[in-house]
This record gives sequence, C-alpha cells and structure tokens, in this order.
Amino acid sequence: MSSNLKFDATDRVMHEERVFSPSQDIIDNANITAYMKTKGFSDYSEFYKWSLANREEFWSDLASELHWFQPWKTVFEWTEKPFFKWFSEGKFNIVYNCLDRYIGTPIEEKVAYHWEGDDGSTRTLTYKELYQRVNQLSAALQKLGVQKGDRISIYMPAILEQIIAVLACARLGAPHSVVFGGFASSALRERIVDCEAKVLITADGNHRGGKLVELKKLADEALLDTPTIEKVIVAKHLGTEVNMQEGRDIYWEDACEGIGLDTVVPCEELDAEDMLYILYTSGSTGKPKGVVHIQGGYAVGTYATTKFVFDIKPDDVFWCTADVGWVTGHSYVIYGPLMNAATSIVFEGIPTYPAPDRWWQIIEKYKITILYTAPTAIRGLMRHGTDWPAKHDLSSLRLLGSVGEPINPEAWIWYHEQIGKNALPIMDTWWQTETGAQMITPTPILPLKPGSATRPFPTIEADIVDKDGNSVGHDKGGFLIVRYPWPSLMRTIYKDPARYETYWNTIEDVYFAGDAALKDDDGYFWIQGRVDDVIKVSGHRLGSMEIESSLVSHPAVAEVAAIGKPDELKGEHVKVFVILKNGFEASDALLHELKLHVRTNVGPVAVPDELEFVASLPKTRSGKIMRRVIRAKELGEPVGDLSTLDS
Ligand code: 7RM
Repeated sequence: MSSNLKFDATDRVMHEERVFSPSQDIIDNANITAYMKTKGFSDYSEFYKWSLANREEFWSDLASELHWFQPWKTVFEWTEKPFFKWFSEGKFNIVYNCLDRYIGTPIEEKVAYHWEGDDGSTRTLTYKELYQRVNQLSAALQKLGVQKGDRISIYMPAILEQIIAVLACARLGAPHSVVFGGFASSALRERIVDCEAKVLITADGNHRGGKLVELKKLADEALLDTPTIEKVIVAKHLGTEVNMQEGRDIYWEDACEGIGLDTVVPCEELDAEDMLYILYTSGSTGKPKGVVHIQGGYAVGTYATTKFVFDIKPDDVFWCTADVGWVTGHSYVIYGPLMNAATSIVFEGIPTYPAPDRWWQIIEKYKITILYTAPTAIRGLMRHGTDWPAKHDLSSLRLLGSVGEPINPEAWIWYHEQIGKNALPIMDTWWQTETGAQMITPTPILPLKPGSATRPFPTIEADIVDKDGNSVGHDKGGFLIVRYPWPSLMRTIYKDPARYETYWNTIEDVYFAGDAALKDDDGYFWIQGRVDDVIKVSGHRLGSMEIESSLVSHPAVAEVAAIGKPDELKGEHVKVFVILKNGFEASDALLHELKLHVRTNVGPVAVPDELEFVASLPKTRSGKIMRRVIRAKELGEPVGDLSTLDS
C-alpha cells in the first residue's frame, strides 16, 4: 500500500437518520422487480445475496437481451489475474444493439435525441435518422482509410455530430478516444499522441453560455505536434471561417459527399473483448491514464444499469446532463440509453444561461421523466432560489439521479423537495471511469438515505477494508474495494498494463477504487472522497500532478504543489502552492499570469481558485512533495505520520 494517500480514512462519519421509502406503486412497476420475480425474490437483500453466488447467471441473463452475432462460449474467466474476460468468443457489436436491431421495427420512428442548442435552436434525430447518419460517417471514415483497430480522437462540443462520430467509429471497430471539449490544446495533443490516433474529428467552434469557443483553433495548436494524424474531419456547427489545412483537413459534409443516406456499412462482427474505446482519466501521476473499455462486457454493464437503476420504460424521456467527454456521457448519454431504445436529451449550454431556469424550462418543454445530474449543478441552482424551478411545470419527472461526487444531504433534500416535489426518489450512483457503469447505487425499490449511494448493484461485492485488506466492519471508515471483476470493468490501461495492475495490488487481490468510505449498520455505503491525488472539481476529474507539471513549465516557477480543498459549490477546488525561481518576485500580475497559464495548457476546468507563493514545501527525504501534509495543514487537520518528512 503506497504511503502517499491523502488520509487514513478513519471514522469520518456522515450520518443521516432520515430514510425515504419508495411507494408500493414504484416497487410494483420497477424493472428490477420484474427481474427479481423471475428469480423468485421480492426482497433486495435476499436477491443481492443470491447474485453474489450467481454472478454468471445474472450477467448472462442480461447479455441474452442483447444481439450477438455468435453466442459466447465462456461467461467469465480470469485469464492471468488480474486480467480477465467476459463472454469469450462471443461475436458482438455495441452499435448493432444501439441502432441496427431497431430498423424495421416501430422503434425506428422513435426519437433517439432531442438536441437543444445554447442559443435555443433545436434538432431531433429518430433512431432511423441516427442510423443513417452513423452509416454515412462510417462509410466516409472507410474512404479515408480507417480500419478496424485504428484509433480516432474526437474533440467536439455537445452537438449530435459528436454522438454520430462515436457510433461511426464503434461500428467499424475503430476505438474512439473522446477528449472533453473543455480541455486545452496541450491536453488534447497529449491524448492524441498517447493513443496514436490516425484521424481527429472536431468542429469549427461552439457557444456555451453565450461565449464563443474556437475549437478548431485549439485543435490546430494541438495538431502542430501529432505525427500520427492523417486526416481531420471538421463539422460545421457555427459556420464560421476556420483554417483548413490543405490535404489534411476536410469538412464533414465534404467527407460524406456522394455517400447517400441509404448507404449501409454492416457492423463489424467483433470479439466481445475487442476494444471499444480509450478514455483518458486523471490519476496520481502527471500522465493521464488511457482507460480501455471493450465491446461486450461494457455493453452488458451499461445496458443493465440503465435498465434497472433508471428503470427506463418505452415512454421515458431521459436527460443525463453530463458531457460526452466524460465517462458518464459515454455510458449514459450514448450507449446505455440507446441499447434501451430510450429518448434522450442533449443540451449544448449551461444551467444558468440565459437565466437560471434554463434547465427547468427544458424539462417542461420536452416533458422529461428522468433527470441525471451532478451535485455541483444542484448546489449551483440552489443558490438562485426556489422561484426559478417553481415557475415551471416539472410534473413529468418521475425519477432523479446524481453522480460525480458525494451529494451533501442539504443538496439532496433540496433536489428531492424542489425538483422532486417531495415524492421522487434520487438514485445516487457511485462509479468511476474505470468501472464503466454504476456500482454502488440504489434502484427505485430501495429505501434512500440522503448522502448515501446506498448499496451495491447486483453481483458487485463491495466492501470497506483497512490497508491490509481486512473488512473494517460497520460504521468504521476505510478503503472502498470490490472483490471480483464485473463485465464493464476496464480491461487495461492503454499501453501500460502495469498501471492497470496497481488497481489490484495496492490492496492485495481486490479492486482498489481510490475512495474512502464507510458502511452503516444497514449495509449502506457513505462515500467520503478520494484518498489519492485525484481532485474532483465540479464533478470533473483532475490530477494534482497534471496541474503541477503545467505550472512548472512556466519560466518563473521552480516548484509547485496542487491540492483539492473542500468547496461549498464545486465539491472541491484547486489550490496551488508555488515556489518561484530566483530573480522572480511574487505579484498579483504574476499570479494572474500563472492562472492563465493553466487555463491555456490544461483547460478552464483546471484553473486554481487559490494560488499562494511560498518559500518552501514539505518533502520526503527522497524529494517527493508531501501533498498529504500540505493538505492537512491547510485544512487544520492532524498531519499524521511525519517520519518520512525531510525537515
Ligand atoms: C462517474 C464518475 C470517479 C470518482 C470516484 C469518486 C467520485 C463519483 C460519486 C462519487 C460519491 C458518488 N467517474 N464519485 N460518483 N463520490 N458519490 N455518487 O464520476 O472517473 O470521473 O470519477 O468520482 O471519488 O472515485 S470519474
């Protein structure tokens, strides 16, 4: 167990005695109830116990609801621990399950996405139309030389072309690597270089909250140093004049020229374990990790959780507010909802533009039934008062969800009272980029406690342990772990299997999530936050080292330490401590310059709220900065073991 963990995860109790029990009506009609019945259960605890002993049966039941070109031979095997496979030898394509299987059925006329632009413009795609657009782009990619296995980076705003691009890649078996449109050019470049992408799909630009983002310009800066990129496809979203490099850049519409909407590019019949995507996420080093997800098991996991947690029914209108640049967008804007034939909403803008009722207006307009969002957004909207939601008819809503960070009971209650009109259950879903799908989460049949993600999803053997892997029992803090692989767990870290293995050997033989948590007497989990150098700012995942390495590239900076500090609105914000090089003076001007430096190098999400110039930083004898000590001092908490401190 590494010694640089943020805290020891002991007894940070967050108790909430209130319990909200679901109505009998909700219980009777839930998808999970129907499944439990087929297995002879009416009680979740009994069913969960059964699921731990019958993992393969549970997951093959769910997998059987999807289309396989050829059935799997083995449900699960540990190939060489901690590497494993699900549904071996099954032939599969996730896109077939998102689109093709609906063609020729009434679902083809159903709306897949309602899109609402920042400026209020709208667009709709039915399943048939989405299928056509995806086939068309797949054909265009083929014409540009893309083949199964080629990596494609996608750097786009929240427009429907982003989703079309993702699906067109997956259809061909060409792994996509979506880079959040809020990242700056160096972050984009680093990700393109790591996965050696052949093609980049981007857009001219976009507006968010009325502000212009010149995306192509940012992409061009990244492309100065990305030797593997052969072609750049540019979607015209704003229709503005942008630089187009001869021979490299091609407009989306030109790439698709001559490819009719009736063109069909059959789905590549892939192995269940073939790579679906790489998604970069922050860890404890400066280099982001390329989390690898695969076609089969990932599909089964996102399909099953969407069905049971969000309880999707044919008439639902589902809105997951996450950006496709993060894992929540991959799993619950694209794949999970499409495999459940749901109608989803995609919104380009921000909750408060042009006014703080934009979201409530969208819910009323599209008669949204399920809203899945982040605590930081709830807290932000809470600040504007109850009049804004009260102005709108939110009665279409039947279920709420939360993700990205612990939801504080105060925000939970506001969400429940003001948006859920004192009636709607809130699915507080704990999971990670690495886990692919929701892990510790209620389904609508579980009693809820504000602030708790409740209990593990069926088959997920989560526990709280000490650093030696021993269960700590109830009401004691510890490390959150999972004992056994599940289908949607990442398969490796791209080109770095050793880094994947650290998830399984930090605490011997179990999946170590990097979070501290505790379990109460009812077996409810209370997640307390990261114990490593991952910082969650407004639900966005950042790494201390990424911010630090960006800052040390500035000529004035000698050394930096970045930490996350609790923040009422954002959950956490970044504070950096900077030691200047000789000959540089601390000043307000330099402070602003350094913040700007992070903005242009990593992106606006990573800009530190606080920056302090210091003369020294606590270090180990081997010269490693002890962020744990800095953080404890900053928060006025006990600094813990100082035996490795240099001075
Ligand atoms: C989905 C996502 C993962 C980290 C995770 C936690 C934190 C996420 C919750 C949560 C408490 C939740 N993926 N986290 N959901 N903490 N309650 N419901 O966020 O890879 O970006 O981040 O986010 O610390 O380890 S992520």
